[in-house]
Amino acid sequence: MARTFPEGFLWGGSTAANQVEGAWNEGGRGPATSDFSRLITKEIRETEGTFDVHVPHNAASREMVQDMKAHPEHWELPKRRGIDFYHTYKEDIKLFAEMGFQVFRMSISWSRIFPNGDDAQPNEEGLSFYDDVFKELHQYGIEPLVTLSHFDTPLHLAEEYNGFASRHTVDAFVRYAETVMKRYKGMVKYWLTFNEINNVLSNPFTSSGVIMGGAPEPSTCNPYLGNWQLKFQAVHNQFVASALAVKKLHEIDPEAKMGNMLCRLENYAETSKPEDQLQVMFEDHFNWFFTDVQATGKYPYYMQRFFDENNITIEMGADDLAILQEGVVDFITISYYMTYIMGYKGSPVPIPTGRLVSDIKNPHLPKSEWGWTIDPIGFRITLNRIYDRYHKPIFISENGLGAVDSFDENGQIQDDYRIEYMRAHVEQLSEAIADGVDVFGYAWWGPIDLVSSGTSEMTKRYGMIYVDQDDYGNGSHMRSKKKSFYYYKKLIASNGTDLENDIIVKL
Ligand code: P53
Repeated sequence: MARTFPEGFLWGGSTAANQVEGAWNEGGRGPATSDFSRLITKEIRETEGTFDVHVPHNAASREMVQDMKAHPEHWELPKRRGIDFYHTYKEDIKLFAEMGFQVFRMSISWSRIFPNGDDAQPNEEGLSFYDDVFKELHQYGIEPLVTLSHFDTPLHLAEEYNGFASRHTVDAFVRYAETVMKRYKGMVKYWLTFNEINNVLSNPFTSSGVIMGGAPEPSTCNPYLGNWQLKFQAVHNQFVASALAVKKLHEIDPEAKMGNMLCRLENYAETSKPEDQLQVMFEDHFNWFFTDVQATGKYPYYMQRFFDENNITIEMGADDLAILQEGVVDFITISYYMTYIMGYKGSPVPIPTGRLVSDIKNPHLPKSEWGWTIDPIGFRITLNRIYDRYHKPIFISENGLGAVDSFDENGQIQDDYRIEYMRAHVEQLSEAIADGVDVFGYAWWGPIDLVSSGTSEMTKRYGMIYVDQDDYGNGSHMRSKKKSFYYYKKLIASNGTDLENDIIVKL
């Protein structure tokens, strides 16, 4: 059967303000949680014995934030410099246009618009920066798809209100969302509320501005020690904030659409034992939960038992349940990187691990240098399961491979491993579409090398465009094209039908 993608399918790439913009204290921007993410190199992972591949990437304790403020010279904080997209966006967008991008997923830095998150007036310099970025994209016919909050809650809201654990942050978010949705009406058609909303369970500080207290790393990343009450209260508040943003967007611009964003965790059972299947079901519930609420407007039945047995009481406003129903998202988006293996945790009642990377490795699958399994067929499975559950259009907001790149003797980066990852995933995407799944776009994560979210490394490169910058910010910062640049360009030009890797990089 011929591989086809729908007419008007959107091909492109995906980034986040906190990982590309840099200029953390320019243009009137206030500090955000992402400015307090330390560099975690391979050596640190090995010596500190943090979790296999998913390391705590945030300053989880108040003390650590204080120390980073008082002694920034003691810390390596790469997200503060990003890849300097704040100054290089014209050059970078030009390269995206050359690859034929039709969509560019990016995020707005909330603290560029409201430096404290809840200021009386927005910061005009921040607003006009994004005017310029959107104009630049439109000049090349690239549609922006904009995330309102991607792991960079304004620090003031984290320190003073414990982020989304407080309703104050909900009000501040809604005002911020309203401000940007009004300002960019007609310029932005597609919006997302919270990036990987389920990340609050493993990285509450970075994603939701919630400071957990207690010992910092790595124990705060251990969900068994985590404060479920606080985390699920923050989740609820984010659901309400998201639903209110959906409602506002529909009022402001009836043409525009709002999506959710879930880090999709597709789980396989470790063995065919029913207990292992049960654990997969529990894990699945703790992943679907987020999209169930955002896409159906209701709390799913299966959470009640977990809340009851763990003494979790979610404080709700009188109108909250109605708000959730009225603020259902228009489309579903996911990040898909890998699949996970789950084994029985020794309890017949739901206990989620809440972790984004499982410790059991699938012996049938290859792994990236960071231990992430590579599973293109899992992509087709997950797309079918999502569509079966929600029957809403799906946009792939992230998919990609982080790898170490090096130049060959001719000064080229022959990243066939990245091309193969892309080829195999796009092939399975086309199978899912042939299965009948409604997918309207695909955005590769990190089309230009950027600072890793999890480890703040530059060494973990996703791009088709190389950025000459190391983990410590050294380098010429020059951009150059890898072999995958030409491959993706050809793939896009053929609307996903030509997947053959027959690129010869000319000198
Ligand atoms: P990095 C964990 C597992 C899967 C996706 O991740 C994740 C995370 C959080 O680190 O996050 C998303 O840079 C996230 C992006 C991030 C990307 O995946 O750790 O939305 O911001 O860069 C890749 O390799």
